[in-house]
Amino acid sequence: MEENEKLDRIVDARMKLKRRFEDKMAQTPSVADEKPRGKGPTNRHGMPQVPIGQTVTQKWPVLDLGYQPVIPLDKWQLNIDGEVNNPVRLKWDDLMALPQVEDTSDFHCVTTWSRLDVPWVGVRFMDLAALVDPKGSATHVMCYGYDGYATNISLEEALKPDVLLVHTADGQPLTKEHGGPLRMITPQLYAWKGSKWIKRIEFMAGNRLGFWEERGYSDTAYPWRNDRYS
Ligand SMILES: Nc1nc2c(c(=O)[nH]1)N[C@H]1C(S)=C(S)[C@@H](COP(=O)(O)O)O[C@H]1N2
Ligand SMILES: [Mo]
Repeated sequence: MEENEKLDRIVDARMKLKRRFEDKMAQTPSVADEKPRGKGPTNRHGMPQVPIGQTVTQKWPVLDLGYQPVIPLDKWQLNIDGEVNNPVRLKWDDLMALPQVEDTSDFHCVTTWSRLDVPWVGVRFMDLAALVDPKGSATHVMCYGYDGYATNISLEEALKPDVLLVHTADGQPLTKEHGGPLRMITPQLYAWKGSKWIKRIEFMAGNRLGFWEERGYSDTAYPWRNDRYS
C-alpha cells in the first residue's frame, strides 16, 4: 500500500474511533463523576489527586505473579489482533517508529499506594488502535503479558489520551521488574488494568474477564469510587 493511502486510512480510523467513543469517554466516572471520592488538589481530569483509600508513596513497589519474563528486544513483538481490519505484529523498531509521547501521570495501585507524577515515554494506545482500525463490533480489549497475565479494559477507557504503552519511566528504560521492555499504563483506573511485559492486545466484540477480574477484582476498577473488588 502507498504511504499516503496508509496514512489516510489511519486518519480515517482515528476519526471513526473519536466519533464512536468521544461521548462514552466523557461519561466515564473518572471524568464525569460529580462527587468523586479522594483528597488533594484537582488533577487534570477533574478528580482529587489522591483517590479514596490511597496513600502516596515515593517508592515504587513491584507486583507480579511471581515470575518476571526476560524479553530481549530482538525477540520482542507485540501482536494486535481480534476485531480489527488490519491486524499487526510490531517488532521493537516498528514500535519506536510510531509517534513517541511524553506524559506525566499518576499510578494508583489497588493495594492502596499511589505514585504521583511519574514521567513516562511511550506510544498512545489510541495510535495503535488507529493503526489496526477496530471493527464496529469492537467494544473491549484484552491485554496479555509475556508472563501469562491478562487484563480487560473497555475501549472508552483504553482510548483516553493518557493511556500509553511505555518503555521509559523516570527518564530511564523501564526496568524488568516494572514490566520492561514495554507495559501499558491506565492512569484513570487502578494499575492492574495495565499489563506489564505486554505481548498481545486482542480487540473483542464484548467483554471478558482477565486474570484478576476473574478472581474477585472489579471489572471496572474506578479509583475515585473505591471500586476495588467485585
Ligand atoms: N503482566 C503483568 N502485568 C501486571 C501484573 C502482573 O502480575 N503481570 N500485575 C498488575 C498489578 S496487580 C499492578 S498493581 C501493577 C503493578 O505494577 P508495578 O509492579 O510496576 O508496580 O501491574 C499490573 N500489571
Ligand atoms: Mo495491583
